[in-house]
Amino acid sequence: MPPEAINAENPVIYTHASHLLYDALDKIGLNLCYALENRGIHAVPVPTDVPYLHWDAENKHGMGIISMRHAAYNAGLGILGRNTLLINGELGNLVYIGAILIDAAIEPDPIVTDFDCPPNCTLCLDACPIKALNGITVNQKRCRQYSTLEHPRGWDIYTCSECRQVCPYKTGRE
Ligand code: B12
Ligand code: SF4
Ligand code: SF4
Repeated sequence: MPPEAINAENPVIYTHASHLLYDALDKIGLNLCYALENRGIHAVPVPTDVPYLHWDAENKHGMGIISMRHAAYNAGLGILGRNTLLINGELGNLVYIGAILIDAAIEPDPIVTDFDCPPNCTLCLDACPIKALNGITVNQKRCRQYSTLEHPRGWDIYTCSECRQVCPYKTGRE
């Protein structure tokens, strides 16, 4: 995510940049699937955002086919912050994640252990306007109600990303 997009006052900019990134990653995933199939490895793309099947309507809790931030952590792409997001050493928490599923075993990069959230940091937890974070998971119902504006024309506009903004690792390690 270009850092200025998250700083923009008008939430349409951040929403638009997010959509473009999801689309770009989905296309990279699709092309990777074609390239792997040509090498005899079966591969399918996984949506970077929507749709997903799992939906608990009462709690407004959704789940993707895989949790990409957990997969990225296991793939050695970064650490999981207390805001639940993946923090990549170079790109910070502004990094977006793509994934494909394949039927071949591959060697993962080592899990990142050379940095972590500072022991007493609670900036993201304190900054969340509706206290949706507990340091391990996010209360999706709360987050969705606050961070998604359902526009009368049917669009979803993302109106909050405070837990990303305040993090000292927003754009990577200093
Ligand atoms: C649903 C969803 C949301 C939900 C939930 C977010 C979340 N943290 O999981 C809501 C609407 C709240 C949301 C908000 C945002 N999202 Co979102 N979202 C997703 C999506 C589509 C699925 C994530 C998911 O399945 N979560 C459900 C589960 C896995 O999470 P959980 O409940 O916390 O899991 C815990 C427990 O359930 C338990 N658990 C999980 N599995 C299992 C299994 C067993 C057997 C057991 C016992 C327990 C267990 O352990 C987990 C850890 O405690 C992913 C894309 C993807 N497919 O991964 C993007 C994704 C996580 N979102 C992303 C982004 C950018 C955002 C926002 C910043 C957007 C914004 N408003 O600006 C906010 C950030 C809010 C936040 N702090 O999380 C990015 C994150 C990038 C990064 N750097 O980490 C992702 C990866 C999209 C992408 N492709 O890049 N999102
Ligand atoms: S996106 Fe906003 S509402 Fe959702 S967890 Fe982060 S700070 Fe809280
Ligand atoms: S704000 Fe602090 S606690 Fe939250 S993810 Fe960033 S470093 Fe970790």
